[in-house]
Amino acid sequence: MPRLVNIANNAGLVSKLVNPRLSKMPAFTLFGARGSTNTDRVRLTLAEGSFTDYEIVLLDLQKGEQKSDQHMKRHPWGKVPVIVFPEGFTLYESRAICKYLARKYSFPLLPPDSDVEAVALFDQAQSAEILYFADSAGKIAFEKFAKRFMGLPPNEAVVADALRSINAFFDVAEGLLQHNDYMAGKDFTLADIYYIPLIQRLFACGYGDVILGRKAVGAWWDRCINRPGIQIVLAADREALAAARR
Ligand SMILES: N[C@@H](CCC(=O)N[C@@H](CS)C(=O)NCC(=O)O)C(=O)O
Repeated sequence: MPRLVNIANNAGLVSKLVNPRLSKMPAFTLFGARGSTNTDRVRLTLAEGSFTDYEIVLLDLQKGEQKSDQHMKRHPWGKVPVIVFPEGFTLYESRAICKYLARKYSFPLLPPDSDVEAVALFDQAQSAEILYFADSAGKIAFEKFAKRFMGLPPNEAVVADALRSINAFFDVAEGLLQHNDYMAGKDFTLADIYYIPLIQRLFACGYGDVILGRKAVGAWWDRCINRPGIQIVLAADREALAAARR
């Protein structure tokens, strides 16, 4: 697993995770943040692709390092994640990054371009996740998780409304997953990975029943999180959390 070192940049002191096995320059740098679900989407994709030839620079979002002049050049909205290649190619938006990395390094996480129906079903699953799930799950994560660290109380009306949407979403997903093992069909793809970080937040906020209370959705979740690549990231995060508490 990468080792954590601190480096100074003009945004202040940032943490850099260095893979001790890398003797040469890493293929790219992932600018992310600890506890960032959007960064985790990319980390999970890399782990599922068994790709370790990269470094992570962790920005401190509480300190506003993502709005530094230097980072605004990488991401015009001042957010993470961003990937930057030594030759300058830069990409933001977590799902675009996951898709690009899967294509560039041939991770088996996308349907083949030659199967146009499978590609269309992948696109459909991707849109459903972004448009019917991520917004409501993100609201719960912000109100019940992020606000804890800001010392702010959650807006329970926003949470109740988002929870209604999430339940309605998984009622439909329950029906779909009775016929398909994964969100885009019979194979595990990026469309499944996209859900994992925000569902983990739902569990962390005490809403795991939304998943486990539905048989087919619960079985899908088990299939996803028991994959070896996903387990590596979850174990690393558990370790980092335990180390931070010591
Ligand atoms: N749609 C973007 C969302 C990026 C995003 O909102 N990132 C959060 C961290 S999870 C962030 O940078 N927040 C700090 C800010 O908005 O200032 C993606 O998928 O990458």
